[in-house]
Amino acid sequence: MISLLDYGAGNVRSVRNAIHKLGFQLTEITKPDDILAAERLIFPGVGAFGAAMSRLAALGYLEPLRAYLAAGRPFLGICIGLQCLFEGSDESPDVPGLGLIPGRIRRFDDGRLSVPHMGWNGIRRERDVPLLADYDGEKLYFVHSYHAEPTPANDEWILATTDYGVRFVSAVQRGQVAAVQFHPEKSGAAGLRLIERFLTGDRGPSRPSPGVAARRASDSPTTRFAKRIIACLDVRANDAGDLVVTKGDQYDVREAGEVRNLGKPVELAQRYYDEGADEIAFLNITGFRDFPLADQPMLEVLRRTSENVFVPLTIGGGIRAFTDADGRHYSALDVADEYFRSGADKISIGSDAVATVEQVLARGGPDGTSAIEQIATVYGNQAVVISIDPRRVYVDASEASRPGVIETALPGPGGERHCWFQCTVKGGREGRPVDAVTLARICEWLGAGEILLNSIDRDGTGSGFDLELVKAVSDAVSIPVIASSGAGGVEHFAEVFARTDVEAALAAGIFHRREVPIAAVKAHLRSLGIEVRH
Ligand code: 1PR
Repeated sequence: MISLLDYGAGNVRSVRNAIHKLGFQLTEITKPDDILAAERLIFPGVGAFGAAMSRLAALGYLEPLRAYLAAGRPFLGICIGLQCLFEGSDESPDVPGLGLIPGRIRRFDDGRLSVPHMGWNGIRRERDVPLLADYDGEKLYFVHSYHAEPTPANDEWILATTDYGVRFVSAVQRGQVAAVQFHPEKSGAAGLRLIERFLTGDRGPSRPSPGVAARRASDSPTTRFAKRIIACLDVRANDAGDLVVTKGDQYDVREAGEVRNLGKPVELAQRYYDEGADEIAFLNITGFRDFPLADQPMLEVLRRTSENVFVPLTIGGGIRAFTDADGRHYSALDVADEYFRSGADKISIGSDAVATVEQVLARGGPDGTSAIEQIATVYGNQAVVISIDPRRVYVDASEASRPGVIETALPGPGGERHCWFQCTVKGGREGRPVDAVTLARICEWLGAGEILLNSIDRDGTGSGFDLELVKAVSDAVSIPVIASSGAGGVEHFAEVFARTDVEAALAAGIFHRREVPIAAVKAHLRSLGIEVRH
C-alpha cells in the first residue's frame, strides 16, 4: 500500500494519477499516525519551502515524519519533498528543514538564465542504484527556483546531479529514503518508470547494469537544458454545445458562420503527448464571459487528460473573481483551485492580468489582492502563467520615445517605422492602454512564473513568430517566455530560438491540421544543434 503525504498546499493530482496508471492503490495521510503506519510514503512537495514546513508542523506531521525517515523506511520526496530533507533554505531563512541531509537550499542567481529552472533537463548519475537502473539518458521535467548544493558533507546521499548555471543535486538516496528534484509524474515514460521502481521496491535492475564507472562515462559530462515545444488547444463550445478544439485566424474562430472544429480536446491532448509534446496548454477561450466553474465539461477534459498525459498541463480562461447568479462570490483563487484540483499544473491568466496591471499603475503599487499574487502565494510562482494577447499599433516617429515603442523592420500600412504592442482583453476584442512589455514586467514583479506571449497579428497566419515582439518581451523579464502565434513550419521554431532567448515555442494550427509533426520540429532543431527533449 502506498501512502501519499498531501499537506493540501498544491496540486498532487498528477502524482495520484501516475500511481493509479501504474496499477497501484493509494491511501492518503490524513492524520499524524498514518505516517508511521505507512509502508511506502510519497511526499510531493509543492509551493514554497517555508509554507511546506509550516504546514507539516501545523498538521502535527513533523515528528512522525522525522521518526519514519530516521528508521530509514521507504520514502520518495519530490521537488520541495527533496528540499525539506535538508537543513534549511534561503527561500525561508527562518524556517528549519528536516535536517536529515547536511546542506542548505540556495536560489539560482546566475543572472543570465531564467528563474525558475522550468523545463526538461538531464541528470548525471553519480551512483549506481536500482532506483535509476531503468534511466536511459532521457530528459526529466524540473520546475524550481531553489536548489540543493552538492558538498562533501552530503556526498554520500547524492544519486544524481544536474547543471543549470551551477551543478545541483537532482536525486538523493540513502537506504530506502530517496528524493528527486524533478517531477517524475510529469516526465513522461521515463518518470513513470522511476516511480514504478520506487513502488516495487529494490528488486534489483531489470536489465544488466553497467556499473557506476561505465554509467558516468555514458552520461554526458554536463546536462543540457532543452527548449520546449508546446501544443496549444483553444477550446470552446460550438453552436451545438459540444466542447471542441478550435483555431482562429487572428483570433476569429468562425468559418462560414460556424465555430471551426479541429477535434476533441482529450483525444488531441493524448495524441500530442504520444507524439512528444513537452507540454500541453488548454485555453478556454470563452472563459472571459462564461464562469469557468459552471463549465463542468472543461473541468472534465482536464480530469480525463491528466489521467493519461504525464507532461505539464496548463489551463487558462476565466481566471478572475466572479459573483454568480445567486450572489455567491468566488475569488480568482477559488477558480484556480478547481483547475488545479482537476489536474492542471499551471494556470494562465489573460484579461485579469491586464486589469491588475492597470490598477497597479494607477495606484503606484500592488496591494496583495490580485489573482497573480494570491495564486502564486499558494501554488508557487511557477504555477502562474500570464497569457498576453497583444496587437501591433503603429505610430509615427514623434512617439519613438514613449514607453513600449520600438523601431520596427516591418513598417506599418502608412510606412510607419515605429510600433508598440497593445494588450487586449476578452479574446482580443478590446484594446487597452498598457503595452505588452510593461505588462510582462509588472506581472513578473507581482509573482508570475512564466509568460505565454501570443500575437493577434500572427495567430493562424503561418508566417512565423513576431520576433520583434518576442525579443522585446523576453529581454525585459527574467522568467521564462513562451513564443506563440504564427508557426508555419519547422524553420520558424529554429528562427525564434536562434534570434531570441525564449525557452519555449508553442503552436496550434499546424499541429492540429497535421501539417508539421512535433517530431519533425524537434528533428530540425536537433540538426541545428538546438537542444530538445527526444
Ligand atoms: O482572458 O484570462 O479569460 O483567458 C482567455 C484565454 O483565451 C487567453 O489566454 C487568450 O489568449 C485565449 N483566447 C481568447 N480568445 C481567443 C481566440 O483565438 N479567439 N486564443 C484565444 C488565443 C492564441 C493561441 C494560439 C496561438 C498559436 N489563441 O492560443 O494557440 O496563437 O496559434 P497558431 O500556431 O495556429 O498560429 P482570459
